[in-house]
Amino acid sequence: VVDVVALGESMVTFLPSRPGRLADVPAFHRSIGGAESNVACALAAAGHTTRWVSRVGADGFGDHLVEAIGAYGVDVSYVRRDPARPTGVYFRTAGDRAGDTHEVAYYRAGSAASAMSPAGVDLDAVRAGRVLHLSGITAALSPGCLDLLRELTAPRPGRPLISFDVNHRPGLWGEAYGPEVLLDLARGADIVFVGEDEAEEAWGITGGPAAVRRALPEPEVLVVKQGGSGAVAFLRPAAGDRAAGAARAGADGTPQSPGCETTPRPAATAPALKVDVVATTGAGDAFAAGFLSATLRGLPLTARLRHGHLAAAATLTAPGDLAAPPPRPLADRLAALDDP
Ligand code: KDG
Repeated sequence: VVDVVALGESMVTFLPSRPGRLADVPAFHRSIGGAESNVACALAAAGHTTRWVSRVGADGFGDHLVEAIGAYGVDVSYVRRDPARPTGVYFRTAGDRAGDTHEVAYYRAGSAASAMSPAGVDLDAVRAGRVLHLSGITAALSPGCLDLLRELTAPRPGRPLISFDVNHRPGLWGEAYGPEVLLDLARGADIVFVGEDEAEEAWGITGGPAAVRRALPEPEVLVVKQGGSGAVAFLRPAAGDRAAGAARAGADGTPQSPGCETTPRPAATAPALKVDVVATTGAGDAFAAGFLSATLRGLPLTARLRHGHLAAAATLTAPGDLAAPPPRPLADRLAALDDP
């Protein structure tokens, strides 16, 4: 059994050779991106068995993605090649993606990955891991991709733990469906990652992590990320048999966060590390990978948040989406330290 299967679109990413408006950047450096494959690569780099399921074009960029992601040790044997549709690519400017001046130019409409659908992927291969990692990006790609996410997040006996990163990308959403869809999909997942700012942007939720939990009481584990300040995690009290693994993996006496009371209380909180940020893109994926790695290893909830922050810190200090995670023994020592 593979530890983690990740499904989603990856793109060849063009990083700017210098800061400034997209219109002024004279050259770009080729890299790779794709929220879900980023998680698979980071988990593979941290020693887990991973698989990335997707579609790419039968073109050079598709070759590059399959080779580069495969080089991390990720199983790419279920990535389909599409002779009729291209591999998606995107360009971006430097700096903080949340900043007003950050620009992203996607060239992915009609891409090979956007043709994913429940009938077009090998669902057994997708469900073959202990954890299946998905993100809201896929829901925005096409009606077929949305159907696929609905199928994968639907209740089903023996399904893997479903990890869902909301990844609200306003620039990707057309007229057909909106952020409400992301809330519905998150409701069907076991472990959900969402930024506090993202919850406000997508769903208009203000009032902090407790308000997010109130709007999203279903997932066994809800992680609300607060950017540079930290992250909090909520647990559902009555763990069902399957998903109990997600919560119980941290059976360290962590108090459960009651889901039904007016103000849900976090079961764990952890401050983020202070780093000199080079680029924020990919940091959320690294956080998810660190958290999932620690979950698979049965570490307590607070340690899972800390492993998320440690992995994110590595990516925050690199220009691209991916950075080598800290070695496991070092990360374990750091995660065990008391908060300052
Ligand atoms: O999380 C990083 C991703 O946003 C980036 O790699 C590109 O997957 C991407 C997307 O769709 O925005």
